[in-house]
Formats: sequence, structure tokens, C-alpha cells
Amino acid sequence: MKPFPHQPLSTYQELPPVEMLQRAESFRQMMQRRRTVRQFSNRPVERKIIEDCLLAAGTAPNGANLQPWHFVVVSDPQMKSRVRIGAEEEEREFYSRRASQEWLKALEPFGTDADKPYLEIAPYLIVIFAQKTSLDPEGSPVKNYYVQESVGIATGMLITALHNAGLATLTHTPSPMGFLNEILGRPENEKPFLVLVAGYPAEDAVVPIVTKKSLDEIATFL
Ligand code: IYR
Repeated sequence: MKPFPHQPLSTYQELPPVEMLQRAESFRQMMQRRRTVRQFSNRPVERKIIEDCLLAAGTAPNGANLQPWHFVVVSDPQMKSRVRIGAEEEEREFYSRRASQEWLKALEPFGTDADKPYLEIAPYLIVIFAQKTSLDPEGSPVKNYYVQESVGIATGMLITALHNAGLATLTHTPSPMGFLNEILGRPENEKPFLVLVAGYPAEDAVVPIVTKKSLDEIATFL
């Protein structure tokens, strides 16, 4: 393939060191307020907010710029209900048969079970699909690279963007997720990655008291 034409890096903005420190700290504080929420309000959320957050996620670094993701935004009540029915079917299997005793024990403190009412209550379910292949300009399938990494990064950026915009999210991972292709009409080259539930938290939402690892535990400076 021909090399892309290149242009000067004109979007980079160097900041004075004091401002770098301030911004790093205030971003950390903002991120430390993010919590995964399991009780959502049915209050509507303007679609433009979701669109902007998706565009932010779409800037994620990814393998060979093939952008191997597709986001299906479900707000239609009937569609949400179908997703809930499909997810709860898999989850009942998970909680009663598929999960090991060890796995169930790890989940016990969170009190999760196969009931997923938020899939119908929250205004948006963003279903993220990973594309194993893309179509080249001639329409033939080409292999994508670092698909899991790329989609994982984009998903993290989406969660961050939604949190920054003032919305709560829940990463929901029914397993297996093949039913989502069928309900949402996605092609066979796409694999569901996860379901991101997004909206306002319920007024009486509660979250488990958990701690995050310290810097020493998560990082080594050499
Ligand atoms: N997918 C199930 C189980 C589950 C697994 C893990 I690991 C979690 O952190 C949370 C839930 C469910 O959504 O209930």
C-alpha cells in the first residue's frame, strides 16, 4: 500500500508544567468519582451527549487505524426488552450452572444475580461489537489487528467520556453474547464485546464500599 501523506502535528498543545500538574490532579479526582452503578433512573438523556461520547471513543488508538468497532445504541423500549430477555436467559444459565463455585464466591459481595431490570430502565444500552474483519475499499474482507486491545481502549474512553459528561454506566457482560448479533442484526464478522448501560443513576442508588489499589500496588517505577 502507498504511504499516507503526512502533515505537521498541529493539534498537540503543550501546557505549562503547573497547568499539567493541575490538570492531571483534577482529572484524577474526576475519575475517582466514577462508580459502576446497578440502579438506573429512566430519566431521558439527550442523544447528542451519547453521540459526542461515541465520537470521543472513536478517536481511540487502534491497530493499523482499521477502527475495528461498532457501537449499537439501543433506546427503543421493545429492543431493550429483547436484550433483557436474552441476557437474563444467559445469566440464569451462568448463575445456576456455568459459573464455578470460585467465581460465584468472588461475585457474592456484590450481590449480583440473573435479574437485570436496568437493561429496560436505563435510557441507553450501548452494545459494543468488535470486528474481526473489515472491508477494504473494494469490499473484500481484510483481517483486523489487535482487535481486543483496540476495542478495549475505545470502550475505556467511552466510559470515561460518559462519566465526564455526568452519566453513570455499568459494564454488563452476559456470556455468551451471541444473542446480541441476532437481536441487533449485526453481521457474523462482529463479536459482541460488552454492553454498556448508560443513564442517570436512580435517586436511591447504592454502591458497594470498595477500595482501589494504591499506586505502589499498581505501579513500579524503575
Ligand atoms: N455477567 C454476570 C456476572 C458478573 C461477572 C463479573 I467478573 C462481574 O464483575 C459482575 C457480574 C452479571 O452481569 O451478572
